Amino acid sequence: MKTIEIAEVLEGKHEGKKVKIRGWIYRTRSSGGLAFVVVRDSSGIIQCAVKKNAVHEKHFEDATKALIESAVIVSGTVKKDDRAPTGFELQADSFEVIHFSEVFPISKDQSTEFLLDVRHLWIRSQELNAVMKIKATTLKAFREFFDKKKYYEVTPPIITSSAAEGGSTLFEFNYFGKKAYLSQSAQLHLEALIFSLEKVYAITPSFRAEKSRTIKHLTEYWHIEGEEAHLSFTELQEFLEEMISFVCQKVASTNEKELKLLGRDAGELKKIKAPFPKLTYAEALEKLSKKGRKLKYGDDFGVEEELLLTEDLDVPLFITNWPKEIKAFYMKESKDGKTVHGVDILAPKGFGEIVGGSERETDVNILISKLKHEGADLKEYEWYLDLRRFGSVQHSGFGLGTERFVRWICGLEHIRDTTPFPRVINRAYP
Ligand code: NSS
Repeated sequence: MKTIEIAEVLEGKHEGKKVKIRGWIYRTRSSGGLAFVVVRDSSGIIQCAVKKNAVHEKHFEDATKALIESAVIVSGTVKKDDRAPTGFELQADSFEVIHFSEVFPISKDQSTEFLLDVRHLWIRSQELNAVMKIKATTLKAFREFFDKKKYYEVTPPIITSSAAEGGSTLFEFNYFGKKAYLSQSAQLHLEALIFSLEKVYAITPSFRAEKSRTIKHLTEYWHIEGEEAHLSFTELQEFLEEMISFVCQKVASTNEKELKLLGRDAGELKKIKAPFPKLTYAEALEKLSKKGRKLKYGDDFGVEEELLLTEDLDVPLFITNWPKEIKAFYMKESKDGKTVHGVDILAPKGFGEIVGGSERETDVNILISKLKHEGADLKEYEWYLDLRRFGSVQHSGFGLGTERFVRWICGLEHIRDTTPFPRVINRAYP
């Protein structure tokens, strides 16, 4: 008999029929001649009733003996049973233990630090299983969207000699006697690639030496970045709202069960549809001021400001036209000479910034003067400046932090739970 997924059994198609499943013991209890063993696989959990006289003597003994996380193969008849944890029970006629687990170190109410130390085991939990499934849908949906928009997926380098986002969060290392860095963003290389392919995207790890512990920073995260030739700043914003709506709809329709397990309502996600509200930086300052938070023109927004700006919203908020002093060297200057064509997208309810994007500066002299002002080594940016010397065109692009996005979609407290093996300050294990 072929093995089938537990989820398939839970759909009710096999009621009254014989099936075979395989997985790991999730919970177990036995009394007298009966063992109730709840088994999980990647798709779900089901209770197996192992009766003394219904299975081989050794199988029954093993079923009463096997500890949580033992690997098993079970066959039996499917019965609908409202008392069982997931509404169905498998009445076993065979219960084979493939591996007897040692005592599993994880039980209830353990500290966050301990659970991070045993992360290689904790990723088996129902919660992390659900988040990882949602993340998989998310990545797939972004790829699908780019594909629909005729973007090419490209493979930019991770080892670089030029920084996109300034020096303060660079991981530096010795590259055969020369200084090199782990990439903070693929942007500069994507900008080079548009002159060949016009519309490109990349999904790569990005690295930021974030020296403090926060609920929204990782030192290694998966960066979804797009860049398009001839794209104006307004068109970039339209692209972004369409993309976010598309991905939210996909997750809502694909992962209702997982969202529910995490206490998130798929119906709320379905309501996330373009167009989204937009404020200029100056208007955002006004909104903050009305809420009693007075900032000077040129101050950046922190966690508190992000919350004040988005606490009353159900959809993301675009903030555009930032003062040039607080944004990166590559952002296109507006005609006013004060602001840049940059956009930050804040997730609602204080989940914070999920996207940074902009139209790119095309004036080689402005770029040179800004790089000099930042104290950058111009030699390392010669190649980038060449892009403004050979067929320069208007273009725009963005970066979205996959884990920030998933944290918001799943409504999670901490970003670390959006990734199986989080990398934060003081942790590169397991
Ligand atoms: O610094 S960004 O705002 N912008 C860039 O890196 C651009 N060069 C992207 C581009 O235009 N191609 O980072 C982009 C996004 C930001 O909005 C967050 O969602 C995410 O990357 N991000 C992070 N996620 C997790 N952890 C950390 N430390 C982090 N830093 C940025």
